[in-house]
Amino acid sequence: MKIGIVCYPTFGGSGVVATELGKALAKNGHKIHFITYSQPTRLDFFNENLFYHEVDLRSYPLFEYPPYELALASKMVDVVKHESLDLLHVHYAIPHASAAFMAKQILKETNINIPVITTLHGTDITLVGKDPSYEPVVTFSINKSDGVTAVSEDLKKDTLEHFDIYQHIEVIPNFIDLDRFKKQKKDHFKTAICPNGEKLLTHTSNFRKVKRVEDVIYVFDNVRKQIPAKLLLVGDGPERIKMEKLCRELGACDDIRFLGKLEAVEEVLSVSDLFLMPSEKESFGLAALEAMACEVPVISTNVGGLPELNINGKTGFTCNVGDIAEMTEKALFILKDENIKSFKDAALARAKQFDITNILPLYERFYEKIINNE
Ligand code: GMT
Repeated sequence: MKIGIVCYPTFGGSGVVATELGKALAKNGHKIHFITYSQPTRLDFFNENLFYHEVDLRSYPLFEYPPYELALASKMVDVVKHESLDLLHVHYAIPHASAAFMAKQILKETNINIPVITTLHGTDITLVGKDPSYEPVVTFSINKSDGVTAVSEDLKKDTLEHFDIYQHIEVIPNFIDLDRFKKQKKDHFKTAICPNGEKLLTHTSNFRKVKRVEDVIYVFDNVRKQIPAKLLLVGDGPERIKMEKLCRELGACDDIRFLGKLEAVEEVLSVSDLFLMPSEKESFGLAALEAMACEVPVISTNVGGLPELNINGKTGFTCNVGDIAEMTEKALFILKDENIKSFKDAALARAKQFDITNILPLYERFYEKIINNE
């Protein structure tokens, strides 16, 4: 198949899923054309089946906001026509689904029918999409897509509850490449961070409010008062400065390190004992899956799609949002020498169920179904 993939090229779940999906499809022999405003972060791999088309965004003194959606739709028209694509797969509804609808209408004028699949990732529905300033366009463009997928049962439910959707939504979960995300021997790194055998807790995110990074720090602060421990924070975003301030207020700076946007996150996960994801909303929790693939148990909240991934009492624990006391208690339970191994084993076993080799065929079958209008 010749597939156009539209996504955000930056760090972040939807862009990572889109890029990894494209790379895996290319390895399987499909021709994959990425259409984005800059080279996707994880498109670091050469394959004769991978192509990249940059959206040409022209500014003009009249524009306070250059119209990205129009430039994107024009680029989609161009690529579909000149590369004879069979399908457009857009990741994250805003503004990709409505731009794809526009491209589809333009192409119809030249008798080209391009099927469009929209994958809903999370905040495009749960936060941004529900806002009245976007909701009518999101509803319309989901309904006008030829196929719609969501990354968890919970996201599907949320979409059907909050939007007037008549289109079928297929659930295809996030996936993981177990060749990359696996526990690596990084003892020197562990010794450098935890010289006295401290337990290592980790969190990775884009440091947005929805991630509740302050809860990570409060839980860690409680844990380190009970047992020797260190915390690594990977990622960056709007909450980081506040979080650094909080660490200072708690007098915890010696035990907490901010690592910023680290590419090789699997190296940090390989030496971690526990991963914390206290999000207020989380449609799937790809970062938790990456941790589990590296044999790291997870303390998460019980919202969104997280309970579909993190099995309470087995791969970690799922707690109420903001319940610092419960998260601390469960963290200390997992970190006990007699408990940690069974949690690590269960985390890896669960991650294996989301191996890309299991999930890729679900996308391929869905593509065929939509292309053949079944
Ligand atoms: O987590 C984020 O804020 C980034 C966001 C995105 O769209 O880039 O991630 C969402 O999509 C991921 C991939 O499908 C999911 O694993 C994340 O759970 C989801 N984030 C939220 O729902 C907050």
